[in-house]
Amino acid sequence: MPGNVSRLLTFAHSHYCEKARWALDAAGVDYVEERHLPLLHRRHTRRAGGGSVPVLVTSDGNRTDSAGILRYAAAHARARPLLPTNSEHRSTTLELEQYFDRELGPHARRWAYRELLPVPRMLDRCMTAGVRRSERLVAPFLLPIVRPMIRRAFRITPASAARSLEHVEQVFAAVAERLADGRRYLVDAEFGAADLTFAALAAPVLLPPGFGGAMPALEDAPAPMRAQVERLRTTPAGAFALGLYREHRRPRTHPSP
Ligand SMILES: N[C@@H](CCC(=O)N[C@@H](CS)C(=O)NCC(=O)O)C(=O)O
Repeated sequence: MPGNVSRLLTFAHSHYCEKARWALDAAGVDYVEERHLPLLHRRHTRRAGGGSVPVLVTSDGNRTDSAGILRYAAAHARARPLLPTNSEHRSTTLELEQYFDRELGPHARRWAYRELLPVPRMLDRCMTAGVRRSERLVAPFLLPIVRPMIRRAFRITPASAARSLEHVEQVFAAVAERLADGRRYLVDAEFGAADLTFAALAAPVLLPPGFGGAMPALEDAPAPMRAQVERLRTTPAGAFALGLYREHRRPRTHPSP
């Protein structure tokens, strides 16, 4: 691996990791992605001073969550600016980012896990995509332990998943309301951090083509999930997120170590 290039520690299927990847890609910041399996990630994230993924390890310190990584990308942007220079627009962007981190990310994740945990082969394929060989070899033994841990950690039940879907719909309604005046992007005339945060964190309920990690394709999703995803894709906020993926998601190819 090149000496000074930053390392982004991720899960292939995580939408918070996608937010970080997208921010770095959009800003034109160099990095190498290092994907890990759930549970095995901790050894690496702890060593970098963090816990969850994503973590960005850089020569001038580490960023241990997606918000920190987004700010790092904005500060080191070589391509497009991610944060508006106008201070009012900037604070609206950061407020929206926090809102999506809190109100969309956890609920989209819980609903999608509820749909996908009963089809472990599909979920396992996503989780193992691009991980190093040593981790891929232990995946058949590790992932059967990980799946019930996910169910417990996120308190996934039919009722909690249904409530989470309602939360997602509330966020989609708020986004639709913002877009109702015909604006192209959430905050100002340019694509930026609020837009990519929304689209990345909505990925588990939209299964967007162009996701930079690994998500099931819509055609492969279980029928009840497919029906909801198709419905959400046709809402104004869902169509907006898919449009952002089409027009603005340009992942570069990052070699796995
Ligand atoms: N607030 C964090 C949330 C990150 C997060 O929830 N990461 C999940 C994957 S989507 C994770 O790492 N879970 C395992 C763990 O917490 O150790 C961020 O924005 O980075």
